[in-house]
Amino acid sequence: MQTGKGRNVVVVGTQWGDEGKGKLVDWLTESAQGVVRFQGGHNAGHTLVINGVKTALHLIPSGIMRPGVRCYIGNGVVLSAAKLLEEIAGLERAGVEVRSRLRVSEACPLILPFHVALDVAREAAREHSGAERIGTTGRGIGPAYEDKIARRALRVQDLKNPERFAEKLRELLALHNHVLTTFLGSREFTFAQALQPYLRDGEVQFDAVYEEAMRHAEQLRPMMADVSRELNEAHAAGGNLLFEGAQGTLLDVDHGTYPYVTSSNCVAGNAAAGAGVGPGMLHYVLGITKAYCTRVGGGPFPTELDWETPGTPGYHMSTVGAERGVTTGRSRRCGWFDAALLKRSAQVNGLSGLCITKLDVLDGLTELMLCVGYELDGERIDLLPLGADDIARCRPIYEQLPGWSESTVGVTRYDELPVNARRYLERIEQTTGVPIAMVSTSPDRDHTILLQ
Ligand code: 2SA
Ligand code: MG
Repeated sequence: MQTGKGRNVVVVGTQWGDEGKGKLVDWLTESAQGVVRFQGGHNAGHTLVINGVKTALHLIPSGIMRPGVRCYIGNGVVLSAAKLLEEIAGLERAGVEVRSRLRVSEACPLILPFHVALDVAREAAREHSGAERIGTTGRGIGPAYEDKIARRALRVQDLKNPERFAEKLRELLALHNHVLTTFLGSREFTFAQALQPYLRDGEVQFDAVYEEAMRHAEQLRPMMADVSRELNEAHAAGGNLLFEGAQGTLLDVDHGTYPYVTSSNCVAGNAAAGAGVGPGMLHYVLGITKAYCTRVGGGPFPTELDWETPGTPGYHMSTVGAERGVTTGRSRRCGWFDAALLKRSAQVNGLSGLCITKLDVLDGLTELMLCVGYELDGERIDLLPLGADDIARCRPIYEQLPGWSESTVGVTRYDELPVNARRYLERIEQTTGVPIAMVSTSPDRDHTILLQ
């Protein structure tokens, strides 16, 4: 994949998140001057391993680990100032300079403590009513986007005007406390310990939220920026920009397994709207794709395996792949690679190339199954249908391929991969219709095969 001067790359997850985007963004940052987050919030969890040291990032773009690279949080991100400042402090303790290199869009909607309360309450309400939980990360993401779309959100720029902030906060609290007290009044329910300082008589208190926000405002102020303008200027000056997607295509609010999705658009097109640049500034879309499939939270997953019984391929993926959420520590569900799902992903993102990650996790499995389509209501289809209900009725059609016993950990040349691993990759290319540009063979930055 070419990364010449002024060439901007969008990195997106093509499955349900956790495909290993953080490592690849960090790797690609070598030839970038700026890295941009454009959607989601601190529900993301990107793990980087650099010289054997593990760092987990939730909100700050992965480019922060490269000295000199500028990092941007675009308007499409919902921002918890508390979590951002916590993350900055953690990085600073590890000797990473952040404040002079991070720019935060003034147009970002804020995540405030009552959004977390609402997120937790909504999930509990679903369960009470007998519906399956969405399995949210409980970070207030959905309720913060609801306020944005309803045109009542408090944004980063409101932190600059305390009177205006107070006025809007009072209105917002009146609305949300009404929902919360109605909910609390009718059911037995306890909020997480972390929310207790803001609560009195089941209501979120104005003073506690306001005073904390004003403390955060002071610290955020030097990082507040017109990110759209800065990105356009950086591009005009010939800089390479990297747009770092969070979550994955099947969690996209429009194109995913709705309603078991997150509340933002995770697809490549949103890199433009969520950062404030034109679509013409997005030159290459790299789809990060795990060599098998995982998902956390509820919702349909056609190729899901039993991943809890020792000795099964699903258990192998779960344990060898260390499939646990970076943000919440939840176990991820595991299953076979799904080419019909990936085809959908290729279409809605306009993928230029794939980066296959965690190929090494499949080392030692004697046979591999690859889903090439489904049977849905008696018909054979080769593209993932829209929405959870139809997807839940899909019965996968598999093709069987031989596995390999050799280790692929740390391989950096394509021709050094076992022949069956190469066959598996070639089959992925043929069935998804997208060329493979890169293969990652361990979490380490240097263990990467470049093909194009
Ligand atoms: P939310 O909190 O409203 O965004 O949850 C809605 C759905 O989106 C899923 N989701 C994720 N899936 C995978 N990885 C995510 N980030 C963390 C990570 C997750 C973790 O990278 O490891 O640590 O658990 C992420 N964020 C949101 C979520 O599971 C719901 O299905
Ligand atoms: Mg993750």
